Amino acid sequence: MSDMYTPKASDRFTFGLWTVGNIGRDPFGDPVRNPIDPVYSVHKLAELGAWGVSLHDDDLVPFDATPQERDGIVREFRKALDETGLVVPMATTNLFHHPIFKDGAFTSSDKEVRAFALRKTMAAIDLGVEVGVSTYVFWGGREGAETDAYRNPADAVKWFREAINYLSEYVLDQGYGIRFALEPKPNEPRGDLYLPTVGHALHFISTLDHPDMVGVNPELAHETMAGLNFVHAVAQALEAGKLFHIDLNDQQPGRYDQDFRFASENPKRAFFLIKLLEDSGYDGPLHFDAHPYRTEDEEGVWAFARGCMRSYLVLKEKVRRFHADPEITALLAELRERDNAYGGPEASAGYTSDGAAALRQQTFDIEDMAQRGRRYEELDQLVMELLLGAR
Ligand code: GCO
Ligand code: MN
Ligand code: MN
Repeated sequence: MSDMYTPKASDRFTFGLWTVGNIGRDPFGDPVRNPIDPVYSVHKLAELGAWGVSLHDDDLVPFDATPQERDGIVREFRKALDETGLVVPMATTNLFHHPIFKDGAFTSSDKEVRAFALRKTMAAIDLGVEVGVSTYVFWGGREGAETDAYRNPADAVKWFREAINYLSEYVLDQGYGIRFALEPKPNEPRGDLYLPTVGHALHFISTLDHPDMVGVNPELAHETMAGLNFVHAVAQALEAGKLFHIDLNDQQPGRYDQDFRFASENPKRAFFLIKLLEDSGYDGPLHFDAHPYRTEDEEGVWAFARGCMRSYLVLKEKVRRFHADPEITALLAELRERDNAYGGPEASAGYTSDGAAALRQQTFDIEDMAQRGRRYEELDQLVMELLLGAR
């Protein structure tokens, strides 16, 4: 089937090797699918119209591989990239799977574990650069705690900063020219994670030695788990010039980390997200970090991947129609005209003492202002009918 929603490389869709490669293990049950060879995933994803793949070091090179094994695996993988034209815009480090990371990696209370995490990340950055990445992600998988009885959480933040500063210097020293993106998450697998939300991460970045090198990789599921509005988080990151990457999936608030197919739970929020991304001119990867349902076999995995991309394109078309819809644009124009009718002193002019004096003298028609309806019911219903296919 090929239609206007069939993805193409120019749509910039990417998938983590660990997403389509997810074998469906959960805390209550064994794997339901066989591992998929990364080389095979590259070919399949290219066939489906994806632009790229991303990876953890261990997704490609097993934790205990010898240097010879590593080089052979990387050679085969690069060959698959060359054959398909797929790119690897992002890589990251697995600092959560191995038992040594049970109390964290960069924030582990154990100094030796912190040093090992740093060395593993340096090697993983080398690997990422070898396959062409431009963004390197830090998701603090085990950077958190179940109890605060021992470690001072402020020390954890300090150690996290030391690690990112150290690795920034490493990248500069090697002349790698890549950027870092921090991925916040409120909890899971730890009881609580440090840097739990986009807001926490944005402030943390401002405390780093090289803040310009570091941005965020917000994930829809993670802000939603925290009960927050993902669209607002992404907007704040964009406004700060810090949206370096994005993880798309779906999630119900108040549940475990579901990582569902993009837009499958809350298509309306996904619509507003795509509207924000497209209207802002975000031109980075559109990265799916989701898992196929555990009920699926391999065919279901590719249906899942196709579904993520198609839903993005369907909703992107709805965004185009939103901007082209005469009733919607007329309503927006009316609202904007009225909202901008005021010509008196205001904050955007900047503070001057004369301006402040003028503002004190300004007459406001309080009654009229209080009575103006916003017409958001009307506007939101137009959006709903657009999404539901009634316009
Ligand atoms: C999760 C996280 C991870 C990270 C990935 C890249 O849901 O557990 O989102 O999938 O994105 O490990 O660092
Ligand atoms: Mn997730
Ligand atoms: Mn993620």
